Amino acid sequence: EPVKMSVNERTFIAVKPDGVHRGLVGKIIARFEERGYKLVALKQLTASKGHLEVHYQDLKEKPFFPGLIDYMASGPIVAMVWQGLDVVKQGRVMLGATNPLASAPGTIRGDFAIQTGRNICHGSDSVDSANREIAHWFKPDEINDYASPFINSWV
Ligand code: RTP
Repeated sequence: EPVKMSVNERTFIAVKPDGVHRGLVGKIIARFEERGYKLVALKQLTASKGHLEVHYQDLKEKPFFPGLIDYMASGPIVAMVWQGLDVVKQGRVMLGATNPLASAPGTIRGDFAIQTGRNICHGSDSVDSANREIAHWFKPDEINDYASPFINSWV
């Protein structure tokens, strides 16, 4: 059976506090824009620990969970929703492996990071996670659907 891919698929991508502090927001946004994805939501916020504990609820038994929550709460995050064909899977490919030392050059982590605990970006790992995470980080009226003259005709 063919894989179902929607041009309206959405994913949650975040620049983590280390990525913001290091001034990498523009570079990360540019990669998604240049690939042909459409930015439909964007905001900067410092997330509460409670908000982050829900975001990372599947990891709460992991030994690194408290450190992960402290890291993610340590400064502003740039939260985004990107839309386009196969964006959940391709977004993960563009981010690179969780451990930057295993990330291929050409990926965001493979080009800009060396530590798992400071891996500068987050991307949803499935369509179901994306839907849950988008609803957790954005109100419906913060997401903008709009026609792009480029996307879906040239890309
Ligand atoms: P993300 O959710 O941030 O995109 O990362 P991921 O799916 O690639 O990795 P996941 O296993 O879900 O872990 C979430 C984040 O936790 C931190 N981590 N630290 N010290 C460690 O062993 C360890 N393992 C994971 C990373 O910041 C990872 O992105």
